[in-house]
Amino acid sequence: MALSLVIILVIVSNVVLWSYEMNQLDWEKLREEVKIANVTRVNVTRSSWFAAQSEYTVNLGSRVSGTYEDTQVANDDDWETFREGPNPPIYRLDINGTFFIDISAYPFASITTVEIRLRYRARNELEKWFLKAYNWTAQAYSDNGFNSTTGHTPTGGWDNYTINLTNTWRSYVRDDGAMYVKFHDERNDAVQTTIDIDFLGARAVSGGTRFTFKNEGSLTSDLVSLWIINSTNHERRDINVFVNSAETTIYLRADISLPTGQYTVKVVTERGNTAVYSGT
Ligand SMILES: [Ca+2]
Ligand SMILES: [Ca+2]
Repeated sequence: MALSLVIILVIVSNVVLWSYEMNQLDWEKLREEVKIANVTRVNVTRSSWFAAQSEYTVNLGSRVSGTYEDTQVANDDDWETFREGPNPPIYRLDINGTFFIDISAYPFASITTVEIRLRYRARNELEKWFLKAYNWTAQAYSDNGFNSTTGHTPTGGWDNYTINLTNTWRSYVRDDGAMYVKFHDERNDAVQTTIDIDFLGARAVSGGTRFTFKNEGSLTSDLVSLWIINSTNHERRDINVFVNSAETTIYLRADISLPTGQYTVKVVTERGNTAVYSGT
């Protein structure tokens, strides 16, 4: 009898607690009022190039002539020359340099991606050449996520090779803007190739979409998903944006470009409310 009383008490108190919580959530959901005040495109801009500020580290092969300063400006008739080593039939070249994205001028929040450009001359066309960067998360050199990972086939004359780190760029840029960029050959081979590097540098690309969220409710709202919708595409992103009561928050996404023509932006809050914005 006493046991049944206890069980009934537990059940009743749980139901009361549960309905109280439900009411609390319902009440909060009703009080929430988030609006998308504005959505605008931000034009794509590119920073100046950031070149090596110290001598390259030569891991395989050797430096023949010139200095890192000769690789700071493109098309200026100054270059630094490296040669594969150490001996036949094993000829390799592997060098890396340190580059700094100026994050005081180009804050992370404004960066869409990073580009790396090489202007070089390989004195034969027998093997491909690769650019990689140090991935600070994986703690290794990598080209994972780059738009080009298959290397560049030289023509024997001066060549430009530009790669783009797509939306993985953040893993390759340290918090202070540092990037380690590696240039290396394809494989062991029997022909000793001489390489002239006229230019090697990295730059930041900015642009994307700016969202203005306005909280007209009395509670802080957590925006958890963002949809970009047009007639052909429904694109959903997980976000985590807090907007305080009576405040306006600017949210910049460098990796989102608005579609051309009519589109709708939708945000969903953690409480399950939705705000919609239509634009062209
Ligand atoms: Ca080689
Ligand atoms: Ca040069």
